[in-house]
Amino acid sequence: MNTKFVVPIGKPSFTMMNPKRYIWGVLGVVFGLHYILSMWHESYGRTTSLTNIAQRIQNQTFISSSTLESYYQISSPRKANATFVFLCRNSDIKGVVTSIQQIEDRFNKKFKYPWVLLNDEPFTEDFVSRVKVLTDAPMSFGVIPREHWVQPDWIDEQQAAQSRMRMTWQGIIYAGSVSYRNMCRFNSGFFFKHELLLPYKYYWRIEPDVKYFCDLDYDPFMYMQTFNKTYGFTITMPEFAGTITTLWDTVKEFVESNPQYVAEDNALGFISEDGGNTYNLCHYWSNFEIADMDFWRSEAYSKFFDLLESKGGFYYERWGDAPVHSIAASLFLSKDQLHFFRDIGYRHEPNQHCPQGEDWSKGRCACDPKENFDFTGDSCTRQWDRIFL
Ligand SMILES: Nc1nc2c(ncn2[C@@H]2O[C@H](COP(=O)(O)OP(=O)(O)OP(=O)(O)O)[C@@H](O)[C@H]2O)c(=O)[nH]1
Ligand SMILES: *[C@@H]1O[C@H](CO)[C@@H](O)[C@H](O)[C@H]1NC(C)=O
Ligand SMILES: *[C@@H]1O[C@H](CO)[C@@H](O)[C@H](O)[C@H]1NC(C)=O
Ligand SMILES: *[C@@H]1O[C@H](CO)[C@@H](O)[C@H](O)[C@H]1NC(C)=O
Ligand SMILES: [Mg+2]
Repeated sequence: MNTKFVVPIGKPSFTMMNPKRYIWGVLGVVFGLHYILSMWHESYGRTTSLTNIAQRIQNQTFISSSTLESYYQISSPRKANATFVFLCRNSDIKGVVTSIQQIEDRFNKKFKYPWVLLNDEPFTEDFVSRVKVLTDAPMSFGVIPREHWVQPDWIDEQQAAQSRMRMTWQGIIYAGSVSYRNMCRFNSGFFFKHELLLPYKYYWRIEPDVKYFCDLDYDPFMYMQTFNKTYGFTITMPEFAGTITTLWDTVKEFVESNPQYVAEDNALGFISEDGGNTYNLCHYWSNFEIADMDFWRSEAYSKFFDLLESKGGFYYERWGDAPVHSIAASLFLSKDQLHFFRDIGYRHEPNQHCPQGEDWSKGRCACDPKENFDFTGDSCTRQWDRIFL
């Protein structure tokens, strides 16, 4: 155990104080110690902020009740086994900073959940220092193992290149990009295996340049835990059909040979209009996700991903992590394990979810409630709502 946390309280000259101040002083010290000791058993580190608090207590011979209150605010402890996950490039720095700043201001300054940033190459010193200044929550910076990122050798590059060209002619977004495909495959099958994420169960995915419009005064991770939720989202929409030509055939093949993984009260109604014969392209927009990594680590999802991977569709087509995650969540989970975070105001260009009514006013949301993707014909909110009828 780290002896840094054993705090010699200093030598406050209590004799110099009047009795009232003396009592406050003692109370302060006792509460301070109690706080530190209660944090002792935290198994994952908040070394920075703990050391800080310890130092502040040590630095003061006298702790007023208001300072004490502020310690409790600083310390409002994260309770869930959870982390932010941010995949990004060094060149994304501007958008990374604005995204983290909003999450910190609107939510995490009260909760201090850790951040894990991942990159397919090492983060630069400049990047790390620009990001670290935004929070005193623990932050770690990881490099993705090559085999979790690059196009596998067994993929026929000639075939993959042809399909990239064909999809480019079809006008499909990111059709010509291999790195985009690496990203989609990594988010589908690998991020939750990264050593920096293995210690955690829940994650909240963040992307560069997103907007968080509202205050969040409760802990969505604890919400997930308390109500046994596995996958949470804010925006739904259909996928471009041309990116997943053979995905649904593969899904059907999997379900036929592994019917045991299909949940009884599943959300098939969200992703199919005809009882599973065809895919209606609806998916949760995965640039926002609050979810349970143990689901992606489960036997059902691992086998599912292995079959998808074996087809090469991440490279021969352009399978996205959004339909892959959404289909798995719709089939292998019961629908009450899914959660629509209607109260989280969120924008990833060019779409946004702006909360309504009380959620909007209580959250001090900086968005127009009339501007809400749910209300557009492109949203799959209709399919979502109908599965709960
Ligand atoms: N390290 C790294 N991160 C990447 C790479 N490509 C994409 N990302 C990250 O993966 C996430 C998704 O990529 P985006 O480019 O935002 O993809 P998108 O959200 O579908 O599309 P737009 O945001 O509209 O460009 C973001 O967090 C990116 O920073 C890459 O080659 N390397
Ligand atoms: C505590 O005091 C030391 C030495 O004076 C100083 O370096 C440090 O920044 C102070 N820490 C806090 C949290 O105030
Ligand atoms: C957090 O969750 C992960 C994944 O389920 C688990 O391995 C780890 O032991 C958990 N940590 C704590 C402190 O419960
Ligand atoms: C969540 O699951 C646990 C364990 O299965 C159960 O005891 C609890 O009642 C469930 N909570 C809710 C809100 O469904
Ligand atoms: Mg994006």
